[in-house]
Amino acid sequence: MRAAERVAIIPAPARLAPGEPLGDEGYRLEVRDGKTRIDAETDAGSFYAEQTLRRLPPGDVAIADRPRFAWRGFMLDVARHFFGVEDVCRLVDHLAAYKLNVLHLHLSDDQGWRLAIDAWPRLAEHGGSGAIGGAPGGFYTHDELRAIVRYAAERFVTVVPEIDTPGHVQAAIAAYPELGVPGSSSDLYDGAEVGFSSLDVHSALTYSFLDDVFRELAALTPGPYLHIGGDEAHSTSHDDYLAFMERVQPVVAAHGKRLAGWEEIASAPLGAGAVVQYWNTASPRGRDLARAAVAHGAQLVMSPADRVYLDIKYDADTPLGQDWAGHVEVRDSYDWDPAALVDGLGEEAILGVEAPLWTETLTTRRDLETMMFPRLCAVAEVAWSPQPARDWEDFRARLAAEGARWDAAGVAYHRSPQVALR
Ligand code: TNX
Repeated sequence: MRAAERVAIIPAPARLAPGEPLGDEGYRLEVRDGKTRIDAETDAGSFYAEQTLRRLPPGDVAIADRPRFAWRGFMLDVARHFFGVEDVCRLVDHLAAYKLNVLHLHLSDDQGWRLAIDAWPRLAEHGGSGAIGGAPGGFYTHDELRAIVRYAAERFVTVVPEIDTPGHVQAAIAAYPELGVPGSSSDLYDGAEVGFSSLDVHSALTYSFLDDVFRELAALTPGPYLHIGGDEAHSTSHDDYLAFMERVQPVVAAHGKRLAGWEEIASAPLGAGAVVQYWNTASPRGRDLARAAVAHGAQLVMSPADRVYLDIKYDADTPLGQDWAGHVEVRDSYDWDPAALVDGLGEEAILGVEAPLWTETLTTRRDLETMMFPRLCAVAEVAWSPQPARDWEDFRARLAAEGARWDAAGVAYHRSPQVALR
């Protein structure tokens, strides 16, 4: 029988000691003389066994496997450019294939508000009518978001919805100018700058607005988290940011959700159980904020831009994407340890890993897939496999087999010179 660690699947199965618990997501899989046996304590575990089985070459094998991290995520920015239900479900299929379990939807930004809110209808109707560079707008109805949530849940993927606050709100202000700081522009915005818009953090209306939005969002998304963004609020003063954080957290809690936000939220006191998403590797401040988050009792989701930002160009010749975080080739996405990124933090501080896909430069599903693959596979393995079981050369060899699958399924991908994909 082949040893589990040599099985050609992505992510690589870990070796569990005999009798080690499988936990919420683990499984045992045995193929012997053409007969398959799956053991798992949960439906998720069985599902992951099936995903592994699909990628096994013929022959006998025995695997016992479970993930290193509970949050194995991917974020799609549907605000800068909008992507409909069909595109999102196709991406959910990709997440499931690689045993990722979180779909973070960035539902609002300066360029677009992408969810119908019954109490504030102009948010989607007007605020969702455009996108970057005059591209078509769009938004999800409640039924459409429910359809995404259901499709994802059937594949053990939890939707984490994000409404970005207190900055990145020009689309909301264009719809309801009274939400902005006095003197805000009430125009729709179709550029790609960040950091120029802010909610009026001192107005009671802002919090009744967020209460309405979070109520509808909480009813549509059964997952435990509500992501309030919090990033790059460059036109909100620090004092105003702190005032906002103090008032917004009880609103999130009132709807039974745990707070999630980008690393900047850790510049404010955080209630118990928050999740803080580390991202900005271009500034040393990011690491300080990550440490502050843990000191507040939060857990971290690691999204280091120079490793897992899927909108960053692979190399200088990549036609799509941005380069503010340098270039990110497949090996960069693979060769790092989430627990070693920030000094002084241990494994228990880290809830997981997430790869964001920002869409300033991406307009089609092919664009999305080209930026996702092969890097998403590297991120999936970082999130799933224990550090000692990971090896670039081994991964690279296993990854090569995926090219044929992507070709057969019509999935676009970057032909990385680092991987012999064909
Ligand atoms: C930074 S990452 C942003 C986004 C941009 C992205 C582009 C983060 C929390 N904010 O607004 O889309 O860079 O790479």
